Formats: sequence, C-alpha cells, structure tokens
Amino acid sequence: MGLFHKVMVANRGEIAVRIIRACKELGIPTVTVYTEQDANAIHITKADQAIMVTPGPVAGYLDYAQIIEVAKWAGADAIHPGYGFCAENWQFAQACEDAGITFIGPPPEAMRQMGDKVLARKLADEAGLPIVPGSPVIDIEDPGQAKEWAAKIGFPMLIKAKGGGGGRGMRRVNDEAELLAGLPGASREALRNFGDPAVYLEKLILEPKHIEIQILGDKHGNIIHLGERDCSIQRRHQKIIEIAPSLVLTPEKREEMGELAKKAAALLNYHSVGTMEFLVDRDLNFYFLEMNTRIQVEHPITELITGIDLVAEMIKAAAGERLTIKQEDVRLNGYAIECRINAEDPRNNFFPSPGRITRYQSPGGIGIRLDGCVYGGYEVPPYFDPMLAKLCAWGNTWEEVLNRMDRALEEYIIRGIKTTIPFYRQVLKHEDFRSGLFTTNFLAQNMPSLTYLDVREPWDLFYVAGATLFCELNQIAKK
Ligand code: MV4
Repeated sequence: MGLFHKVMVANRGEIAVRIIRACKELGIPTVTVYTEQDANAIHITKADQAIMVTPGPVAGYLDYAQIIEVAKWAGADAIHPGYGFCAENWQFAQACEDAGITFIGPPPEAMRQMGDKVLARKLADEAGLPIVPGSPVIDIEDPGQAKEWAAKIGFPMLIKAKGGGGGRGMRRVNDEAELLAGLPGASREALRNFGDPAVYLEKLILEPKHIEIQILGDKHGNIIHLGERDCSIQRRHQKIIEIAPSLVLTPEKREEMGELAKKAAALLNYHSVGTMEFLVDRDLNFYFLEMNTRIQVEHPITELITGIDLVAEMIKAAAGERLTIKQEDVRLNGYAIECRINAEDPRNNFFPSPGRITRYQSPGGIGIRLDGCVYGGYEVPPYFDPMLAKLCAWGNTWEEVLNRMDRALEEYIIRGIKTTIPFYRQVLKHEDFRSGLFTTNFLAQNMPSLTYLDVREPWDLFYVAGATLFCELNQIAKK
C-alpha cells in the first residue's frame, strides 16, 4: 500500500500546515520549502523535513524549477502546490509530470484552458453552462458594431478587458452614449494595464451573489459536487467571509448548478478538486464566471458541512485511487462560516499591519475549527498575504453558527498588531448579513458603519459621528 513515499508541500502558511496534517493522517512523510526571511514560519516545524530555497522572501516559493529539483533531491514522488504561488501554473503541473513527480491537482491541460478566462467562457458555453449575455471582442473603430451588440444585450452593461480578470478593468455604462464615449478609454486602459487593448461587453448583473460549486473527481472519470459556498462578502475582490450552504439556493437550484458543473468538468477530463464560480441574481438566474483549478482558501466550510476531507481526497485521487463517495452519499449537514483573520487595520482602510504578536490566545470549543499559522512572539512578516488564520464555525442552524462564530471571535486574542477580528463582530451583527440575502455590494454599502460602530471607549463616539457624516455626504455626492 502507501499512496506516496513522500509529498513535497510547495507552499507556506496555514495551507502548508493543512496539507501536512492530511499527509500525516494518511501516513505519508512530508518535505517542505521555505525562504530565508520565513525561517520562523510554522510549516517548517510541522513538516518532517524543510529545505531552504532562494532567493527570498517570495521568489523562492515561485521558482518551480528549483522546487522540483529540491523535491527530486529529497526523494518526494508527489508535489502539493496549495493555493497561490505555483498552484494554478499549468507549466508547473506539466513540469512535475515530466520530471516523473505526481502533481497533486488537476490535469495541466484543464488548468491551461481554465487559466485563459475568455477560452473558459467559451468552453463553459459549449458545455451548456449559462454565461452572462455578452459580445465577442469589440472593434472600437466601428460604433455600429458596438451599437448592434448593445441592442442585443441591453443596458446597463460592463465593458470588460479581455486581459483583465479578478474584477480589474471593468467599466459600467448605462446607455448608448456612455458606451460609445467609454470604449476608447476602456481600450486604452486595458492596453496600459494588461498589455492587450481588446475589450468586450457583458450585461451587468445587478446586486449579484457570488456562489461557487465545489467539484471532486478521480482519474477514472468519476466526478461529484459538494454543494456551494456563498462568497459574496468581498472587499476589493478579496473574499473575507464565506458561508456554506447559501441561504438563498433551493435544493432544486443546487442540483441544477451542481449537475451542470459536473458535466462541464467531465468535458474537460477533469480530476482532483475544482471550483466553478457563478454570479447569481435575485431571481436565482446563474451565470458562469470562471473556474478555479486548485484547493481554495475557503474549502474548510465545505468540509464542515459534508464531513469530507478535501485535501486527503485530492491526494488519494492523485495517487490513482477511485473515489469512494457517491453523489447520493453527499449530505449537506447544518451551516458553516469562515472568517479570514488578517493582519490589517479595518479603521485604516485595511492597511497591512505586520509586526510582533505580543499575546496570542486561540478560540476553541464545540463547533470551532482554526487553521492558523501564527503564535505568541511570532513576527508577522510584511512580504506575504496578510492572512493569519481562518476561523471556522459549524452549527446545526444559521442562528447557531452565527452565535458560535461571534463567541469564538470574542475569545480570540491577538495583541501587538491590528487584525480584522473586531470588524467581523460588526458584520455578524448587521441585519443584512444575518438575513443571508447579502450581495457582493454589502461591504461597499456598509463600510463606514461596520468600521466605526465598535464603541469601546467614549471617544469612539466621535468616530461614529464622523463616519455617519461621511456616509451621508457620500450619498449626497452620488446623487
Ligand atoms: C460582473 C458583475 C456583474 N455583471 N459581471 C468581479 C470579479 C470578476 N471575477 C467578475 N466580477 C464581476 N463581474 C457582470 N456581467 C459583478 C462583478 C463583481 C463581483 C463578482 C464576484 C464577487 C464580487 C464582485 C464584486 C463586484 C463586482
């Protein structure tokens, strides 16, 4: 038996620890990498072996040729990339396979196809997934063409950059005049930001939810879906709170989206884990946005409601094992929520707050899961993603999970640096959040009240008054 002789964990932080834990439970030794500036990182102490790569602080983690060399030298026969860094680089996945090392992830060809967001939209369309009504690339010299597409799509629309993605390079236009006036600027901006002037049109989905379907498959063509996560609570296209399941999807809609996602994944000869992202409007119409070909930050909430260890499953699938879970065995039990605890100052526009943690006390108790990578005395380096930990709660009901998360946030003590913990307690109190009906606009609409209503000291009342005034003036300015 034995799935692999040794797994190279090619990442850092909480996800490296998460993968090492899965390997330990499967009886697989681990080796990891680190850079010089990351010598106090926790993943080094959790792995069986750790090897320094150069140069630091970040480039070593991105140098996949070096990581493959180190893996070979250490005798690893598989590499888990985690998320970020090399995780969605199809050339890395291909280079692993070429070096005779199993890439613990999807097939490189599917990664390549989904990495091209315009190709992904086309393939999704061909696979029968609904996509947002839109145009091909528009010739900005030809106003007739833009007008023709606008008539088909309808206003309001977005001008999107072909080379964009992640929400960058989008422009709202409300009528034909704004469209024609906006096209040249959008194209120039696209050229400047993405090196490609190509732009296209898409119908603007108003107040959407961001809902994603989790897929799991093996190398024998078996694919299941594990329901959805609602990731609508985002700040500048960074997710900060996720919940599973969504409070608005009906079982029928979940089944429809899940089955379509499985069908599209099958057409890609997909295996391992993957996520299909959708925009969902008020009437539960859904539109494919993009596919993530990696284990995602927010995977624990799916694990909490399904009882399935996604990282262990992806390791087993990579080793060629058959999926033992059938679709009809997947039951969504209760509710889960994740708060990403970041070293940021919510009262200073979420400015990064690296530095030494002078006091650290983690929450626990029933229904709480903490995937973290920091400890008392640790110096949070300024070079990496500011996420210190993912605090997850599970509950039988939405009400129970909200109360449990708030209790855990209250217990969580991190001193010496600023964190997003107090901010999340404000979000959890908000009626629009508690209703479950929140959309991707929630944070932008409510930021001043969320960042300043945390009255702990008398002088905080001045912040509240200032924020309220700011909010009002903003509303007036918009009209
Ligand atoms: C949209 C949209 C509304 N209509 N496209 C932003 C990130 C990128 N992946 C796509 N994004 C959006 N595309 C149409 N046609 C609204 C967004 C959007 C968004 C999407 C997901 C999560 C958060 C968001 C926040 C603002 C806008």
